[in-house]
Amino acid sequence: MSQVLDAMFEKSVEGGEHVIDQGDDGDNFYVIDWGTYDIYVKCEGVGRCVGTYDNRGSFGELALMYNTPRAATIIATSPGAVWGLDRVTFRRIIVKNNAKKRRMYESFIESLPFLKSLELSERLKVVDVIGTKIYKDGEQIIAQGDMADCFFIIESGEVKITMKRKGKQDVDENEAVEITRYTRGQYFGELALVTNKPRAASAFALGTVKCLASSCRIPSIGFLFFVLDSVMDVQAFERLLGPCMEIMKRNIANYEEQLVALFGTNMDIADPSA
Ligand code: 1OR
Ligand code: 1OR
Repeated sequence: MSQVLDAMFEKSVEGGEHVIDQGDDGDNFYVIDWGTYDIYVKCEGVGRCVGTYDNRGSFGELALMYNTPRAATIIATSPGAVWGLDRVTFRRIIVKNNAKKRRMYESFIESLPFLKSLELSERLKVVDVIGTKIYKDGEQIIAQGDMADCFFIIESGEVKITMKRKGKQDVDENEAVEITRYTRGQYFGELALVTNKPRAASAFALGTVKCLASSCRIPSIGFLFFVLDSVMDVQAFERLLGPCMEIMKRNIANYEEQLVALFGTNMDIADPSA
C-alpha cells in the first residue's frame, strides 16, 4: 500500500482535456479524485460516447495490464483531478497480484456455467478485476433499494435473497420474504447493473460466505481498494461480461415469472427496454 501511495501523483484536469487518447501507448493508470469524464470509443473512425465517470472510478488499466494501445479516449467534461500511477509501478504491483489471482481462481472461473460464452482469455480478465470478500453469518451483503456498483460470485457458503413487497419498501427486513438461496458458483447482484436500477432485493450471508466481488467502495479510500484488490465496477462489468449478458437477461426473465407467482405483480424489476 505504501509503495502505491508513494508512487501516486496528483494531476489537475481542465474541462475538455483529453486525459487519454485511444490508440496511444499506455503511460499511467488513473484514479478519479473528482470531476466528470466521458469515455469515447472509435467505431469505423467515428468516436462514440459509450459511458461516463461521475466523480469516482478509475481508468487506464487495460493498456498497462495487457500491453495494448489505449482502448478508449477519456475526456474531462468538467475541471477535476486524478491520481496517476506510473506504468512500471502499476505493472510491478498489479500484474504480479493478478498472476497470483489467476493461479488461485482459474479453475473456479472455468467451472462457472454463466461465463461459458466467454473465451478463456476473457474469463481470465474477469479474474483480474475481482477481489475476495468474506461475510459473517447474518451479515447483509446487499440492501434492497440501494444503488449498485458491484456484482458477486459465490466461492463458498450460502446466500439468502429476500424481498420486500411492493409499496412496503419501508418495512423492517424481518418482514421481507425469502425468495431464493444461492451457493458456490452462482452469482447475484447483476440485475441492478444490467437494468441500471436500485437493488431489487437484499442478500444476507448464511454462515460464513466468501464471494468474488468488486470491493463495495468506501469513497475516501476506494481508490486503494482498486489498486490493491481491484474492483469490478459498472464499466468493467459491461465491458467484460457483455458476451454473457444474454444468459443473464434470460435469467432475469425467470425472476419476473417467479415474481408474478409469488407476489402477483411484476414490480417492474427490469425495464423491458433495457
Ligand atoms: P486503457 O488503458 O485502454 C482507456 O485506456 C481506458 O478507458 C481503458 O483502459 C479503460 O480503463 C477505460 N472499452 C474500453 N475501455 C474502456 C471502456 C470500454 N470503458 C472504460 N474504459 N467500454 C465501455 C464500457 C462501458 C467498451 C466500449 C465498447
Ligand atoms: P440486484 O442487483 O437487484 C439483488 O440485487 C439481487 O438478488 C439481484 O440483483 C439478483 O441477483 C438477486 N428478483 C430480483 N432479484 C433477484 C431475484 C428475484 N432472485 C435473486 N435475485 N426473483 C426471484 C426469482 C427466484 C423474483 C422475485 C420474487
